[in-house]
Amino acid sequence: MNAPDPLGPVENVRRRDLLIRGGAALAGTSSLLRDFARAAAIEAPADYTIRIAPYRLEIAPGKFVNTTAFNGQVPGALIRVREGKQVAIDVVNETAIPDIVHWHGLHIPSVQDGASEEGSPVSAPHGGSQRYAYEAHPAGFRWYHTHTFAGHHLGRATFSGEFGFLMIDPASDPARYDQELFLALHDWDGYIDSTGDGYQEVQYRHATINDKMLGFGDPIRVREGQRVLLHVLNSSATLLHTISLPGHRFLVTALDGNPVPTPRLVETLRLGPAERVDAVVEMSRPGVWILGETDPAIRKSGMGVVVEYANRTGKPHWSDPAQFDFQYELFGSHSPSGAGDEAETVVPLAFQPKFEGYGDFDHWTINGKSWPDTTTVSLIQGRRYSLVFDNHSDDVHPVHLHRHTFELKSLNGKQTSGVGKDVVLLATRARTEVSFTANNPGDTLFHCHQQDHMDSGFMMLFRYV
Ligand SMILES: [Cu+2]
Repeated sequence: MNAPDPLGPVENVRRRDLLIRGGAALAGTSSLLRDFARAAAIEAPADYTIRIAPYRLEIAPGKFVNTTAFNGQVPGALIRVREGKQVAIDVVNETAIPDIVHWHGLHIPSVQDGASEEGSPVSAPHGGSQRYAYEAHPAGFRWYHTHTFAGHHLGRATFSGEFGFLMIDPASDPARYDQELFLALHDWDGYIDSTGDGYQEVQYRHATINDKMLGFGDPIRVREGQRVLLHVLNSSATLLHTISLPGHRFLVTALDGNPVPTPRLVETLRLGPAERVDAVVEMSRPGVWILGETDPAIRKSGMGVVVEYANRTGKPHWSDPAQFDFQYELFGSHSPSGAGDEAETVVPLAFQPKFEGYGDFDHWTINGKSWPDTTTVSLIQGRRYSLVFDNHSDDVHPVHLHRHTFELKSLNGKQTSGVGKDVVLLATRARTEVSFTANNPGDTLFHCHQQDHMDSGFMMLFRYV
């Protein structure tokens, strides 16, 4: 799966694209574009080639989802690189609409980041390709996914199968586990459900962990005494998910791929769209269990996987967790962060819906304005910024800052420190504060990762001056 692609016809397409792009750069457009073209002109084979194409995914025997996927598999190939290594990835778009792939959680240049709002090039339909070439960092559990617009096409953008795991391994990995598993929580076949008061919500017909509904596909096979490291990603376009494994607890070691100051045992893992959790489970209760969504309707629609101990058979067992105990601040440092001593520039950001009338999604505003009219915030390199999020709505919002890692500071009045993330779930009607150092010059996108919110104005840019 990790072998370089021979790149026969693809290489030709790429060169043709490059000529077109090179022409545009010569016509006196941005120097970023010119740099990108130069980087892409290196004639070495790519380390990975990702082909985006329509795909009929069988989520249970005889049950298919018509979607698009990377290289005819869901999730896409696991991309695994050592921190600091230079990686080249060709993305070939074989669909009928423009597409772009974002490398979520990496600190890379804007032009390589895979967000057109930051100036990254889009792959044209019917064979257009882009080479992404960058140094892989920071270490940790990252992911890659399409970064396009869906609107009312609830099979496009993050509603699709266009996502995959991207693991950047640290220079030294102590590997204190016996088995390592990558699990993506995904919802399929979205449709719009109108609530009684005229608001519109996205619902789903099916759900999976990786590519299969609960009860289909292979179980996770374990042995008593094993320590299993789970890398869990919520790749859903819009839904928050909480999972549990009856009889077991999760030792949370990292959030969004970043090690937490205080690893703690919890009964449930809660993830907003785009969030990741690394957790170790000690397999100490032999039996056949369901690792699944705690919401019975979502579990029945498929979000679960069977965990089977060696020499154990029978019907998989589910029981509800005794408590929903996952809170970010559990994993924070107990001593105040040194970073708080620096002078920070405060950026207040208030989020509010704007009812657009019956039969449409809400529009979302940041400080009263919707993308593309939102205010661009200026950053000075090296300075530390405190983002103060005020959620004036009854929705939770998984807000994402590209190209940077921020530290959680305050969650609805509770102080914390030391937890580094790139997505934070904003509780309803609450204030959340994070801080980050402006250490990666280039245009930086900030948006809600809930696809319908992002598509309806919940997006803005930070720009280094
Ligand atoms: Cu949102």
